Amino acid sequence: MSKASVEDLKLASSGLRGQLAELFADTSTPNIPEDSNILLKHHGSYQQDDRDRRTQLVKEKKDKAWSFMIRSKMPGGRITAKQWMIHDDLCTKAFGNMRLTNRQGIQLHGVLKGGLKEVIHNVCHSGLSTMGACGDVVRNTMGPAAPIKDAVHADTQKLTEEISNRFLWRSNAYADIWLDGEKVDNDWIKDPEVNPAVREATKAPEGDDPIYGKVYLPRKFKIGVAIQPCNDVDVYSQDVGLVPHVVDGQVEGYTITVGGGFGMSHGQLGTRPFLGQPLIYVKRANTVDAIEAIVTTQRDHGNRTERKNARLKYTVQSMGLDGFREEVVRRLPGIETFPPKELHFDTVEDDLGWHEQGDGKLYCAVYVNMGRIVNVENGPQYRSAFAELCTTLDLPLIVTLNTNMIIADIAPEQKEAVNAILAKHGVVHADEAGFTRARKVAHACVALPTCGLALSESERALPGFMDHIDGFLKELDLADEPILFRMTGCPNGCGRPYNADFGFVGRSPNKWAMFVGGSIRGNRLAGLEFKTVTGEEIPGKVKSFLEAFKAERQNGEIFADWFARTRTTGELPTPEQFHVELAERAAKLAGEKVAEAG
Ligand code: SRM
Ligand code: SF4
Repeated sequence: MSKASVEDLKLASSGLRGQLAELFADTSTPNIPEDSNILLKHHGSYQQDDRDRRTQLVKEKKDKAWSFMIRSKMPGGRITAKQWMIHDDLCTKAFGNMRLTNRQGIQLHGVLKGGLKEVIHNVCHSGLSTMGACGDVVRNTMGPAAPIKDAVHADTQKLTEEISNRFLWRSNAYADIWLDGEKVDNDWIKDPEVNPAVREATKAPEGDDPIYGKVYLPRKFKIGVAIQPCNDVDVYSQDVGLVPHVVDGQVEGYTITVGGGFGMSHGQLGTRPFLGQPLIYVKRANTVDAIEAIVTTQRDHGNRTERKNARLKYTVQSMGLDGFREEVVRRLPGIETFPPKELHFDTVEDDLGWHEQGDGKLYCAVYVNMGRIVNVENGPQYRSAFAELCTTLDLPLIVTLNTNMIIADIAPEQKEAVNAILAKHGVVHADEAGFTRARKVAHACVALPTCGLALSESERALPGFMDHIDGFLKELDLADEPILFRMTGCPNGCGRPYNADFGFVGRSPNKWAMFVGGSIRGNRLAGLEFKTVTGEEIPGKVKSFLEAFKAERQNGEIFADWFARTRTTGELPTPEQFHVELAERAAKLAGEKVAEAG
């Protein structure tokens, strides 16, 4: 599918409606055409096929094993016990498990075409939604996971929800397709459980979207809010990052970073990861308007001819940070903007285990292996454990960026019951499991068998590598060191490998590119250390870095600081190389267009 045609599809879709209603009403086929799949993404679902079965099915001359992935949006990762149980119930329509995502959402995989409508309908009736979970719009907004009861955490969660609501796409197509038969006068959805913002967005009359216009954004758009010094939304990886400035215990305003993003293609210098850069500081009351000015700048200036270069990070690079700022400020008449405040972050880690919330209640952050909520054979029964917690104790849950789970609002007298339920289902705290600190934060993207873009394994491979790495860390007495390992099955970077201490990026089966030299603080990019390493080589390569760190570290410095002091990061297109390649590609594209026209 050429890039221009995605734009054409959106333009001609009548508010992202397309033929989706008709296609999902037709039970004679297991799949939908690719152009409709592109529209479907905006509704929070992707068509996929079982990659484990693909080759065999081709041999047998059979069609692919089609199914759908559904992604629920939960601003700041918040989900009530009741909403969790609705998702748990929907698992039976999927592969029987759920995947916590590293943007604090939930994915169900393996839903058949005939079941998709019921799943989306039920997610909406839980009070959450799938609207804009994928597609060329603002995605799930991330926020600080820890449920600390103070004014700053309360404000960041409120802001997360305000952003989520402001940037929902507006069209009654969503209600028509997934929630039909529920229209009452001008009120589209009767059920009070349906999120009021979704109700409002789906009520809108046909016509241009007030923020996104006719063709939505050139590409996906991601926003996250972090409270210093905890970088638990990986703020520099976001298109827009927000960090509160606190005066006398209250939020005065937010520093806004722009232009982070991680997708790239192997060997293409005109694509690369970028960290977000501080743009402006604005007072609290003006924060969402300032974000809207950034979103509309991207809408109007983003690249709509080359999707590989369409993210905000490329717009910021091509306009220059100052030029970009000028345009954003121009769109904020009457609103005062200030220079960004200095930012300081310690870590992207979750503080696992038991903690006080500050209101007399407790929360418990539980390690979930690769975010997969499943009953593991001879292992932790994650699905049963969280289901029992929700049904018996009715406690809210929070998904973290490391795809772990926080159980919140626990009364001190419930602590024993929580521990007992976790233990009963074999879900032990990471400390009890003897995990290294690195293991607790290690993350891999989904990849095979569901991801259509995966070039190698990731979620199914990283735990095995971490078994070896855990061993080395313990052997070298580095078990408590903060070292970040991340893996992805392709260079799109879903597992955020490019700012990790060690990032493994899938190339082909059992082969990864190895990046080294990011930082557990999330504020430095790694470089390409080895173009290709096999699975068999990974433990040895990691071990030699760990040994060098152990031998050379000074004054208790962490791995990231040792690396920065003693090593130069490997090859990554420099901004200069990147701009040359980008200009060449633009010239080539323009040439092709002239030739086509001729
Ligand atoms: Fe992602 C596409 C999974 C977070 C960059 N991502 C995909 C798709 C939908 C594959 C596809 O397009 O067919 C994957 C579905 C796999 C599956 O079977 O479930 C997928 N991405 C994920 C999740 C589930 C990985 C995870 O381990 O949790 C995350 C869902 C988050 C959510 O709830 O919304 C996920 N993806 C990310 C992140 C990290 C983040 O957002 O903080 C990134 C890097 C940051 C960024 O966006 O720059 C990321 N995903 C991508 C890209 C590359 C975008 C680019 O700018 O080039 C793609 C491919 C694309 O968009 O063309 C992609
Ligand atoms: Fe799929 Fe690649 Fe994202 Fe992994 S990084 S989930 S393989 S698109």
